[in-house]
Amino acid sequence: MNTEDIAHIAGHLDQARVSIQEVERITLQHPNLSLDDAYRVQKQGIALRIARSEKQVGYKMGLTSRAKREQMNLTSPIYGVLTDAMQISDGADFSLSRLIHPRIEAEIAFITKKDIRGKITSDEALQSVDSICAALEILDSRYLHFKYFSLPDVVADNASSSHFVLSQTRFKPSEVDVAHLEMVMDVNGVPVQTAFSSAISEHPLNSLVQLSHLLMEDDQLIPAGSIVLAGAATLAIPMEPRTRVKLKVENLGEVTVRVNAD
Ligand code: OOG
Ligand code: MG
Repeated sequence: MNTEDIAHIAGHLDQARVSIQEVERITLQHPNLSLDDAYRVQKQGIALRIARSEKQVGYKMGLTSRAKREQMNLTSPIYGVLTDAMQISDGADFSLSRLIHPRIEAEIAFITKKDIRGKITSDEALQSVDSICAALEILDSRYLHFKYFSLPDVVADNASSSHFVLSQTRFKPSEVDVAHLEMVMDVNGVPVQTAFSSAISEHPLNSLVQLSHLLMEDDQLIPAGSIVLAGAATLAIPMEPRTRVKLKVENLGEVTVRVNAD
């Protein structure tokens, strides 16, 4: 696809997000959009945000758990880019007023301390991790009814990313083994989703490995100091006003977001 079309689609999706207007999935008009093209659209969309002074702070992996792939009826993991404007602090109040149809899901995040590039092993990935924490991701697909039917659609839409919250409590990799930790997400104290961290790519560190491999195909790396969301362990649930959503991860503490009335 030519650069002009890529820029046009990126502008269209960016406009949908900023104006809070859901749009038809783009493969309706562009049925031949390849996965590579979709990543070019994603990159162009992030460039638009960076031009408005946002800063790239990391990446998110998506569709790394079977539950999520089945929920969205898609087959392979993808990535999106995180910017500083997407971060909410642990425990903060959050308004849904600028979002279309937000959902929230339970994640684990890594903060890296070395550049990660190419075909790394999970041991190498672990050595590049500075700290680990519990995280909540808020998704908001720009597509009508939060429905898309192909990987290129969701990749172009920056993997449905909207916001994320990292737990204030951080752990060193030597302090906790993230292979099989119980994760419970509750709304107003009522558990709504429970899973084990092993649901994330079989082992959350595999998400880092996969991200590095995916970026390699585009000659990119994960810069030191990046935040990497490893992908949801549970299904994403719709967010409701006047609720408090909390995720507790065994041995990793908790992370909370308070949803405002408006
Ligand atoms: C795509 C993003 C999936 C995850 O953690 O699996 C994702 C979507 O569900 O719209 O972020
Ligand atoms: Mg996610």
